Amino acid sequence: ENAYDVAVVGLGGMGSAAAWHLARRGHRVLGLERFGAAHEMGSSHGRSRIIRQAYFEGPEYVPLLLRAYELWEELQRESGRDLLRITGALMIGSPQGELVSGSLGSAGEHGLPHELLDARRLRERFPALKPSPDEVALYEERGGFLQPEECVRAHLDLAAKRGAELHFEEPVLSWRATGDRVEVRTASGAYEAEHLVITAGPWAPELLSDLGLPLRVERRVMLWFEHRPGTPLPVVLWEPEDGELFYVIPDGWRGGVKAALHHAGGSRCTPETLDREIREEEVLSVRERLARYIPALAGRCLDAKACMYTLTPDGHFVVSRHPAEPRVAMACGFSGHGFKFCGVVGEILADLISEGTTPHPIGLFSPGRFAR
Ligand code: PYC
Repeated sequence: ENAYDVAVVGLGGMGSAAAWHLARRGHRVLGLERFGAAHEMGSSHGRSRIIRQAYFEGPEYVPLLLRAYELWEELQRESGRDLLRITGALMIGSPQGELVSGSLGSAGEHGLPHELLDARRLRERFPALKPSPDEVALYEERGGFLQPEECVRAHLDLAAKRGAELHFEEPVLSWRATGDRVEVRTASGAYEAEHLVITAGPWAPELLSDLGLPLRVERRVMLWFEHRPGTPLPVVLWEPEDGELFYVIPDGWRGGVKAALHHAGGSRCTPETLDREIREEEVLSVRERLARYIPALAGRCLDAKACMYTLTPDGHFVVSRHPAEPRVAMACGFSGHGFKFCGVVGEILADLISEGTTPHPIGLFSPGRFAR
């Protein structure tokens, strides 16, 4: 008999959640992580991550989001950690733009509570915001943010309490599925398990190179700006006329807010080549946006960190059983909007491992779409 039922490769946002969901179902879990717990080297750091329901990226995500909220609330109760802050969220832009029209589409299709504000009402309600006269906003009360490092720690702590064996500072070098087991080789050992979960974020292209998935890892920059005392802000996603979406999260770190460009023509990288230095012009380009749209935030930059997105060509995730290896499940390609789904993706991966299938709607995330 194999020593483990499941090995989980990568214990960031998704892997820590998968370890918890598998361990709570009674599986013997081995978790393998190349760095420490809740580290800053991948894609699950940065103090705050947006959570929202009127999802402009597609109405198919909404049932998953509703379950994600339930799971974050449950995790918060069980771990006693501060994970989720509900601040409200604004999606601002032209009524024809992807952000506003997509959010409205999801809200309408799923009957989500929301308000539509024209520019005048938006300015009255949130005087710090300076929309153009023809811009509108969808406001959703249930929007807010997660604290990602705390979320990862909560999942890891609870998984360990349920008996998961978690190895840190142990990079996985390769894996191989045979008839009745999976073998995993790391820098310091070799393990056998009945099943394997690959949640390796920007390391996924390497660990899943056999599949030739069209994944592109890109650098992004997260910045924190001073927030002069005044009107409290909700989470803001803004799609200006030039289409370059930016966001603001009132995470309160050192009294400031987080702000960043979402698309930003980020340069291609790997986790090994990622440039972690932040250049002055990168700070300036975000500050210029803030000066135009939320001038009260266009002050001192308090901190900056680099991060990575793992993008798919259509911006939708990859969550599936491995097409050639039925003992292996994978989740990757979260394209810069995945963190809020960690809990529900952990649940889906646990379903795929224990049942071979999941009741959650994951058809959109099939890797088969790239072959068509
Ligand atoms: O997932 O809400 C999100 C998001 C906004 C900007 C980057 N990610």
